[in-house]
Amino acid sequence: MTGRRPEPPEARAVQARDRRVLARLISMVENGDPRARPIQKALYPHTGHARIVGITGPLGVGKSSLVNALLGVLRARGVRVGIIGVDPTSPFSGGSVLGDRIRIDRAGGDEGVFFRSMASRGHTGGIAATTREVARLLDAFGMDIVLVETVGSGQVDVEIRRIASTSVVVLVPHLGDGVQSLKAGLFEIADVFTINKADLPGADGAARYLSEMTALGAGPDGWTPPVVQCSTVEGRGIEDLWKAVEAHEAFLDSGPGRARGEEARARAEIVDRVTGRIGLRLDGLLEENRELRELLGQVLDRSLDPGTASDRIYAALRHRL
Ligand SMILES: Nc1nc2c(ncn2[C@@H]2O[C@H](COP(=O)(O)OP(=O)(O)OP(=O)(O)O)[C@@H](O)[C@H]2O)c(=O)[nH]1
Ligand SMILES: [Mg+2]
Repeated sequence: MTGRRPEPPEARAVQARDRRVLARLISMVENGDPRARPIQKALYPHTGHARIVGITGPLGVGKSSLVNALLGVLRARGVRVGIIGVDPTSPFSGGSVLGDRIRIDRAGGDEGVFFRSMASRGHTGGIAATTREVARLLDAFGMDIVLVETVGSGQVDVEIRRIASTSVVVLVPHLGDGVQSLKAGLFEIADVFTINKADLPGADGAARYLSEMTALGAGPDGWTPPVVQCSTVEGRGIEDLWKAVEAHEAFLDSGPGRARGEEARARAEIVDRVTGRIGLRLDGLLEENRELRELLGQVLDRSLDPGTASDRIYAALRHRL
């Protein structure tokens, strides 16, 4: 009597690579369906094998084209690939370019590929949380690599670091006023830079400038992001890009980087989950609890500032957290 429940049949089906069950489970996770929870719980011990690689960058730089080109490189080596496209558009607006491209290449029915597009709106628990869970399901399904393409701006971009072990930032030769116009945030995100569309003029200059910038800002962990030129239309640089990703993964394995990254991501996930619930609970209390409502009222009639009100609420709740 170990007290362990038998694995839900869906968990066994995912491990047996049943694509229909996987697809249904992903939908449940996206919709916040509580029936997914016991299945996710049963699958968790069977995850941790897949490497998650983020592909991010501004709109239209060729992220989807690169994902598709990388898919070719990886499948030629027999690597099993899951792909998550976080699509800024609604799923009702006609589908995504990435989806169309992958579907075209999958016409032969490649069992070693699973593609899923997710709208970046309307997710229970936030897009980062959902992406993380979907990547985990693909991991349990037996994928070796999960490529995550994110929209090229906003919060999701930064959050890719909280999901992926390697993040590739994709840029193009002409970026308005040049690479100087880049958000500083991109330098924090990138483990690898790609100048895609290197068939267009200006790629050498952009790559040189970016290399100088990355050399200046070498991170405390000792990794300097390489800059790789690619062209998906000419099929050039794709192998080099993947080698750069592998070099970063090898760097993580050669030192404390892997363990540190995994701990940081696990901590971030737990903090996200717990603070999310505390936030909801507190919001409910501000509705129900008479004393808290009074404090809220004082903030509204300007007899108390929000900072002081929050200090008092925190002090009152602290011993219960
Ligand atoms: N010249 C040139 N064009 C390219 C290259 N790669 C992609 N493109 C073109 O750039 C456009 C955008 O490509 P996508 O792969 O959809 O770019 P994306 O970054 O995924 O776009 P969003 O997901 O909408 O942000 C398409 O018209 C591609 O044909 C390249 O290497 N060279
Ligand atoms: Mg795209």
